[in-house]
Formats: sequence, C-alpha cells, structure tokens
Amino acid sequence: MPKGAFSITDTTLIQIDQLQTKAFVVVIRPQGEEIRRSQARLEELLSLVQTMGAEIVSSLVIPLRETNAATLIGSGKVAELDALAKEAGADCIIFDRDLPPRVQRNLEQTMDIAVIDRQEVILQIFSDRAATKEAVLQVALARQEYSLPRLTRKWTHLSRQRGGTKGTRGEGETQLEIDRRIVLNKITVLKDELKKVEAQRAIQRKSRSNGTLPTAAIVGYTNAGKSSLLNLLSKSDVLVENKLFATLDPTTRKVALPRGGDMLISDTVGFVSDLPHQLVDAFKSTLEEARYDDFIIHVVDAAHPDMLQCFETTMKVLSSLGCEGKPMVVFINKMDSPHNEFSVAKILADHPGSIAGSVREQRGIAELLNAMEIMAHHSHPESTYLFPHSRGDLVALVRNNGTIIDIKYIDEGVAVTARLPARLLSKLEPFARSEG
Ligand SMILES: Nc1nc2c(ncn2[C@@H]2O[C@H](COP(=O)(O)OP(=O)(O)O)[C@@H](O)[C@H]2O)c(=O)[nH]1
Ligand SMILES: [Mg+2]
Repeated sequence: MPKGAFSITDTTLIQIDQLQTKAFVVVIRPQGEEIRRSQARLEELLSLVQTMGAEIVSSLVIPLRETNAATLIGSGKVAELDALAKEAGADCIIFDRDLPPRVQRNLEQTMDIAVIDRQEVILQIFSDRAATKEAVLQVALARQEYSLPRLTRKWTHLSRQRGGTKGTRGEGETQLEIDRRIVLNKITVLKDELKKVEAQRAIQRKSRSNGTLPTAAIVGYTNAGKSSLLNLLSKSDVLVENKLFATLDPTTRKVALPRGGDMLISDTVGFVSDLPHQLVDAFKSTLEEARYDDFIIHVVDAAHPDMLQCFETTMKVLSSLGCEGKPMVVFINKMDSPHNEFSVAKILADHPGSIAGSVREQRGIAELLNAMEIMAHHSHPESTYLFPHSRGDLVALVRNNGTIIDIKYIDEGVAVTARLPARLLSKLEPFARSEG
C-alpha cells in the first residue's frame, strides 16, 4: 500500500498488513442504548476498518449490562467471541471503543488472537494518509504514546527489534524497562522534530496534481459516502485509477466537468465521532491539505442521527484549519433514507447552494457537478491573450499552468484562449484581449 511521502518506521505496534488482515468487528451496546445508535457506531467502525484496508469477515453487536474490569465483556462472552472469531477465520478482533491496555492484553492472551481497539484503527488510517511532514510526525508521536502502556502486548513487533537496539541493558534493567526507555526516547525525538517543523511551517505537500487543473477536497464524517461519491463522480474503479494516476496521491481522481475540461478531487480522512483527544492534532494535520485546494466538497450524511452536530463540527474544524472563506459546496447525501427532514431543511436554508441528493440513487449528482464546474471556472477563469511572437516564455507559462482551449499563430502574435489559475491573471493582464 502506498504510504505517506515521509514514513517513519514504527516497530511498537502491530503492522496491520492491509491486504491480509481478516477482521472480526465487535460493537458493544450498553444497556439502554437505542439500537439505531449502536447500528450507527457499527457502520462507522465498518467504514473505518474498510478504509484501513482490512477484510471484514464478520461483525457482532454485544449487549452489555455491566463492564468487566479484566475483560470488558466477561469470561462467558469472551469464550463465545473466541469461538465465533475462529469459526469466521478471523486473524484479529476489532472493538468499537478504546480498550484499556490491561483489558486488551487479557483478551489477547485468553483468545490467542490480536485484539485491536478503535484508536489503533484510527492511528493506522492516519499514518497511511499523513501527507505532510508535520502530519507524519504527529501520527508517529500519537502511535508511540499509544504503545507506551502496551509494551507487554502479545502482538507487538518489538521483539524483532530487541538485541539490535542502541539501548544496552543497564544493571538489573528488565527488557520491559529497556523497551520503555526506547519508546520514551522516540517520543522526545519526535517532539523535538515537531517543534522544528512547526517553527518552519514548511508544509511539503504530496504532489496531487501538476498544478494545471482545479482541485477540490471531499470532507465530512466517516461513512457519509465520500468515497462512494468520488467513485461515482470519476466513474472508475479504484484499481484502474491507481494505474492511470500512479504519480498522484492514491486517493485523488480526475473528474470530467459537464461542459468539458477536467478537475482533480481528493478524498480526505473522514471525521470520526469521539476522536480520542491524543489524535486531534494528528487528524487536523492530515486534513490540512484541504487548505491548498481551490474549493471544498462537504458531504453530510442525512441518515446519521446527529447530522447537524456532525455538520457543525466539520465546519468548525475547517475554519480552525484556515479554510474559512474557501468556496464550499455542501452535498447532503443519503436522501434516500434521511433521519430527520427538519435538519436537512435547516442546512439547506442556512447554506444556500447546498444540494440534497443520494449517491446510491444517483440523485443530485448533475446539480453537484454543475456547482463544481462553476467553482472550478471561478478559480480557473477562461481568458484570451495576445502575446508578441517574442514572448514564447509566456506561452510556455500558460501551457505549464493551465489548460489551453485554443491557440492561433497570427500576424500580430500568438492568440491564446486558456483556463488559468487566478493567481496568474494579474501577471498576464497586460496581454489580455477582451473578446475571444
Ligand atoms: N442509503 C445510502 N447509503 C449510501 C449512500 N452513499 C453511500 N452509502 C453507503 O454508506 C456507506 C459508507 O460509504 P463510504 O463511501 O465508504 O463513506 P466514507 O467513509 O465517507 O468514504 C457505504 O456502505 C455506502 O454504500 C446513499 O446515497 N444512500
Ligand atoms: Mg472513505
């Protein structure tokens, strides 16, 4: 699987082999919780596990009257779960909540299978998707902090690293103490590096385009339908795309606009409910790329019980990332099964230009594409220039930064009609011709 441009090897967590992991997914349903809410959590987790790249072999909702301090679900249910997971051929069990290190260890030892909690899934997704140096460091730091109280887990890869490490064993120091020291050192190093990067603020983007086409980012909660929407818009399956655009960010697709011309759309890491606070910075860094896009497509899940809250959270985080004022089109998805029509009406009223539709039923897609085209044309307006024959450099500039619609070599010079990023317009203004 493609990794972020900067990868930091990490030996203290399970390397979730994304193509081979067979996951058994478990959702705990506390007494009194509405089944609809447990269902929403299950769907969110399934979406996260899929994003992580694991295969889901089965899933289970476990009703729980009270939590057990040692194993969360109690020994009877552990035995049942163990049998079900083995029958399904799973090689790991994924829980929908954060497990205390001791509980995780107990479960792994009892069932002899890797037990992964929600936080670890999110960490894995973030680390696959981190594209800036800052994001990579932040995720690596969060991973080390996660692993620190879990060094005695059965399924860590620490043992591989043993012996070859810098830390030589001090007098009376146990292996666990050595491991702790190694992780603590890494944490210190990562924090130092982060400080440096933050000071420079040199954001190095993974190249997502050659800069000539308009770009947009799809943002929104996990399970809102972002990836489905991108697939529909680009009308192509993932494998074909990955081959065609091997040089692009693997989550970026080319989308054809209704009246001709293309643009690039990137899928972002989805928001997740109850994001562990240790991961907030890492999440924001992975989302920061959206700042460099021409506009944002905000996908909202109309079937979600807390749609409005999700919407507001997304808006707040985007503005804290400096995306305030960036053009945005809101797409309210899953209108084939909306949870609350009033919430939908509220967003439509508060945010003119929002589109209610359904990826599944292909509703609202033409409208969305039209809105996207208007935004793309706004950021890359069409203009006509007449360059003197001596200014081949300017023709090259247009060629390298925009899309040429028409070019004619006439007596007076070179007449070029092109779509160019707005930033170049003032430079070329002296050569602009009013009519095409
Ligand atoms: N009912 C309904 N389900 C949808 C629609 N669009 C996507 N889904 C489903 O929602 C789930 C999450 O979709 P996905 O694209 O993976 O969401 P992402 O996490 O935002 O990328 C999948 O099971 C989709 O089949 C829709 O318009 N209506
Ligand atoms: Mg997705």
